[in-house]
Amino acid sequence: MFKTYLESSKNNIEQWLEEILKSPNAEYAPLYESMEYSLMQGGKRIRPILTKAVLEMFDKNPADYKEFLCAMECIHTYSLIHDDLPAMDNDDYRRGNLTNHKVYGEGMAILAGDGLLTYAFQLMVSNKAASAEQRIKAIGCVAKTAGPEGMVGGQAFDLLSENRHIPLEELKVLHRGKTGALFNAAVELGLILGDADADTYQAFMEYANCLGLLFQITDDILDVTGTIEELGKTPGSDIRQHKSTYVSLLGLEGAIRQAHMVGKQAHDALKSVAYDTDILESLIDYLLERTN
Ligand code: GRG
Repeated sequence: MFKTYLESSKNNIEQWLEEILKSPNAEYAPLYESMEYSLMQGGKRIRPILTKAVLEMFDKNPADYKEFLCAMECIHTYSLIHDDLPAMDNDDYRRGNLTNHKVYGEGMAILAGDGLLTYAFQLMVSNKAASAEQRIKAIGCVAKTAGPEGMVGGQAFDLLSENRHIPLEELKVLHRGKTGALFNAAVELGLILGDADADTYQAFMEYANCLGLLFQITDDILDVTGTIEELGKTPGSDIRQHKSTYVSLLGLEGAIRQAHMVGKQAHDALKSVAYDTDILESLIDYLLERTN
């Protein structure tokens, strides 16, 4: 059952994450504590689960590639720590706990994010299962998607778009970077490490684009409804006015329709794939129906 798959994958990933952070000396221990505070604070682990599922589709053992899976989560966690800072979203809570800077101070939170980002690359380089060529491709892919051409670019555009309504096309550009880029990286890592052929590669990149977009649309919907069960019933009266979202631009019903359309596109993208895509298709439906 897919729910069991998600739970066991999350457990695997958290076990691997537990193993990776070790302070080299007592002096740096507070930095590691701050990194670990956010890294081990739960979360869906959806990006490494995605990479894991693609690897398994190619009959690869994900444990052999745990450095790549952990790297994805380190980069995601860094982005959340920095996004919560007073200079960005200025949030006091994340996942029901105090944000990193509220516990360790702004300076240490910045460094915890920097540490997680750079450590992700150290981890990927140290992997033993991938060939040198695969590692170069994989690391290049993560650098490109997490950096100024991807997530950082999207976040910068978001920063500049505060307090103004942006049209749908610009919103798509924003989220293709801010949210979509790491989803693309998660899928592409699996393709690179699984030696995908060109057709499979192309089909899965379309799938990844849809997944990132779907994730963001449902994120915007959940922001308004609180839970996906309420979809279609809540009027969406509390849409945040200060920034454009899929709900503010399309209306709640329109955003729900769009989410289903994108979900179908993701399923369609996998139709021609010559591998067992059951888990990856279930992931689409999971994102469509998620409540957190
Ligand atoms: C600071 C460079 C930089 C980037 C920040 C990820 C991000 C970009 C901002 C987070 C703000 C946000 C709510 C973005 C929308 C979608 C998103 C990435 C949500 C959080 O991801 P989940 O739901 O988080 O996978 P969990 O808690 O499950 O890990």
